[in-house]
Amino acid sequence: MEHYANQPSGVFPSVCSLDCPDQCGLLVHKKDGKIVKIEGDPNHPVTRGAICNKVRNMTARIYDPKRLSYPLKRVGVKGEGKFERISWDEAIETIAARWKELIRSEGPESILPYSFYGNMGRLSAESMDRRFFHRLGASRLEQTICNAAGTKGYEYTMGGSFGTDPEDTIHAKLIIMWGINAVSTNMHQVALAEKARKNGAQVVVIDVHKNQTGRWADWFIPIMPGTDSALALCIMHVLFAENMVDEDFLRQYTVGHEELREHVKRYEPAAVSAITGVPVEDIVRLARMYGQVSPSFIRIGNGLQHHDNGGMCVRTIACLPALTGQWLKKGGGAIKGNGGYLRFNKQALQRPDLRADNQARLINMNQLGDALLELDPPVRSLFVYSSNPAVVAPEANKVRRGLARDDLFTVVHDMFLTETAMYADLVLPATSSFENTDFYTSYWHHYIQLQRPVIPPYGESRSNVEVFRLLAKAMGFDEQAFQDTEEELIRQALSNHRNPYLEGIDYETLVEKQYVKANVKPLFPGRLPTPSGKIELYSERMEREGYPPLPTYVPLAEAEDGDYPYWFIPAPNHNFLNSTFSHQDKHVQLEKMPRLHMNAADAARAGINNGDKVRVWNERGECELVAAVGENVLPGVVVSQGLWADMTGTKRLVNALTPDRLADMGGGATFFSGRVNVAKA
Ligand SMILES: Nc1nc2c(c(=O)[nH]1)N[C@H]1C(S)=C(S)[C@@H](COP(=O)(O)OP(=O)(O)OC[C@H]3O[C@@H](n4cnc5c(=O)[nH]c(N)nc54)[C@H](O)[C@@H]3O)O[C@H]1N2
Ligand SMILES: Nc1nc2c(c(=O)[nH]1)N[C@H]1C(S)=C(S)[C@@H](COP(=O)(O)OP(=O)(O)OC[C@H]3O[C@@H](n4cnc5c(=O)[nH]c(N)nc54)[C@H](O)[C@@H]3O)O[C@H]1N2
Ligand code: SF4
Ligand SMILES: [Mo]
Repeated sequence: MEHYANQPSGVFPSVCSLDCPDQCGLLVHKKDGKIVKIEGDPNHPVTRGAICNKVRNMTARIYDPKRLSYPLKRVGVKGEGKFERISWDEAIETIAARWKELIRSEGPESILPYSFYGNMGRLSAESMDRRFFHRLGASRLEQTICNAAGTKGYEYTMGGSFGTDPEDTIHAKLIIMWGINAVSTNMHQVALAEKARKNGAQVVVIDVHKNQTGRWADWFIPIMPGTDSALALCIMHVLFAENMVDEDFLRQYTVGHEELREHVKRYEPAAVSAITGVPVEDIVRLARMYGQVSPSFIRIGNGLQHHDNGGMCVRTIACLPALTGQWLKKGGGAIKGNGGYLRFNKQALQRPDLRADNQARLINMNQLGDALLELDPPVRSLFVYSSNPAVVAPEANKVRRGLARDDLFTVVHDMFLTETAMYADLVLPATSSFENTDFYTSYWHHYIQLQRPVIPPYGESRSNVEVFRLLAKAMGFDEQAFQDTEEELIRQALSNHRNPYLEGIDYETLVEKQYVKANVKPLFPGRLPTPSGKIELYSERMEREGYPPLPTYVPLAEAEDGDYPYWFIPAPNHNFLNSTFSHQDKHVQLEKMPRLHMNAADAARAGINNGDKVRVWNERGECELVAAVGENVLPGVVVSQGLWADMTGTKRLVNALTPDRLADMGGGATFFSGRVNVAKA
């Protein structure tokens, strides 16, 4: 397996490890033992050789002189950034000694792992680490920061993460990008839509911000934040009222269409226009378009579910393709996430059976601040890997107060001295994905891919799998589960998975083919994994779980008439990936500066000109951004882009302003449901 890494020069296949739906196939060019160029692999059936600028500039990150190459121990105050080099032996022994002591004095739940998908590799993100923390008996982390609300909402309607095959979307005649900034965040869906467009498809974008995706659309529909479910319900209203629904499909494959037909009568265009800010004639035009053009495809984004009502919003939009029978059309339907098709054997990979006490407390990662400041019994030790919560988690000021606690023993494993690492007692250097063996399953396309090490580990860095193997040894965990090699882990994940879509795909297939497609079949005719086996327009399960059983518009939680006149949407940007790349000069230069998009009428009223430095604040915190005044957002809405580095009190920490309330479903995040005030700085 090590053979690529040992070859000084050549071109080697690889996979992009970033948390991005496209999961591109890569070709890594090496010269004299170092990566000199990264490009797309033209042999990848979906990504076809095209990759984003972020990853074309990836070498700047891999060989960034700021990259960590040995373990560090803190010698200054937390947050100050004073560290001293130590050996791996000392680092591992220190952690094991502290944890043994904590387990004795306060129990294993005083230890909290905090991780996300900084590396999407399944071994990196959820294998040895899970085994280790299960065996340890640590508190469990609810990994809800990204798509939890929408995934749950979609599941209520469709039974799981099953949608259209993106490769089929070239056949669509109408493509709706709904709350997704696809030009930046799912570029190959845009490439596929371009193909469809050449065959006459129209592209509609529904967003609160006319960003690059809105500018690319044939028709951009601006909408007020958190009101998309009202719009979707009004589309249903028109579809039923004007007999544009597919009655046969509704009868055969859905439950509750009669109830829904009655229920949506109340969502009249005039009322919904007042809620959404979308003119009546546009709502009706969109509904008729959706009722008449076929195949139609909806790409449901992550943006619109980062709201108080995000789960219900996605649940509602997910009902639309059923009304017009789109699931029977090649390229028709919707994608929220397609992870269901590539579901492997998680039990075997993560080994929850190693946990003696299955009741260990669950801590929602969106409420890290509270977890560190208020939980009783307290969290005494935090182990952060593949995530940068000091920047990405909401209520960032609370998070930093928590991280600053003197009695909290914090370890951070990362490639860089991130803002979170600045608060660590110990910092461990992580390999990049190009240094690891791993396997990848996309949450958008249907391919599973193998990653083999292309270069040797940078300095003394170690992979996540290796770190947890070392920790297991130091803790005295002698189960075989902690000895398994990477190859064995992959084999375990791909066996006994009971997923028909993965049948016949094993380690050998991956080695031979590099990219292997799941055996996907159209969803219909067929049975969905919902309780009824059908698309649940009316969901008894939701009713039992305390939700309205029919799709419903629920307004956002913060009052519109308070001290804060604007909805604040701090979205990701084009050249970073969440906070990843925010420390690379090249990527920062491309992005220039953190802007705040504002409507010209609002700006005029507040005496703000384009390019002014503005203070943005609410009761949670403040930051300073640069006003971008124009017509790209509706009045009453301000939008920033990017999770900018915030090392030195640069006041660019947009999450200082975001709420840590949980969304309606799945314990999801509500980054985009907060309100702020804005004034010239
Ligand atoms: N370049 C780049 N690519 C990325 C990322 C990145 O940071 N940078 N992040 C990756 C990750 S982890 C994820 S989860 C995905 C996220 O990618 P997307 O699914 O595109 O989600 P966001 O970019 O968060 O938001 C999408 C859009 O939702 C809009 N929006 C916000 N609120 C609402 C609303 O109430 N209604 C509507 N209609 N629109 C709304 C925002 O203005 C934004 O344009 O991208 C991945 N890819
Ligand atoms: N305001 C606002 N906040 C948001 C969002 C938003 O749209 N707006 N989006 C949210 C979303 S959707 C998400 S998914 C989260 C993402 O939040 P995070 O998952 O924290 O994502 P990143 O900021 O990219 O940080 C990933 C870190 O993992 C490190 N890393 C990469 N590979 C490895 C590895 O193999 N091992 C180890 N140990 N470390 C590694 C990287 O160096 C980087 O520091 O942010 C959320 N925060
Ligand atoms: S970040 Fe996304 S678009 Fe860019 S190379 Fe990786 S998978 Fe492809
Ligand atoms: Mo995400």
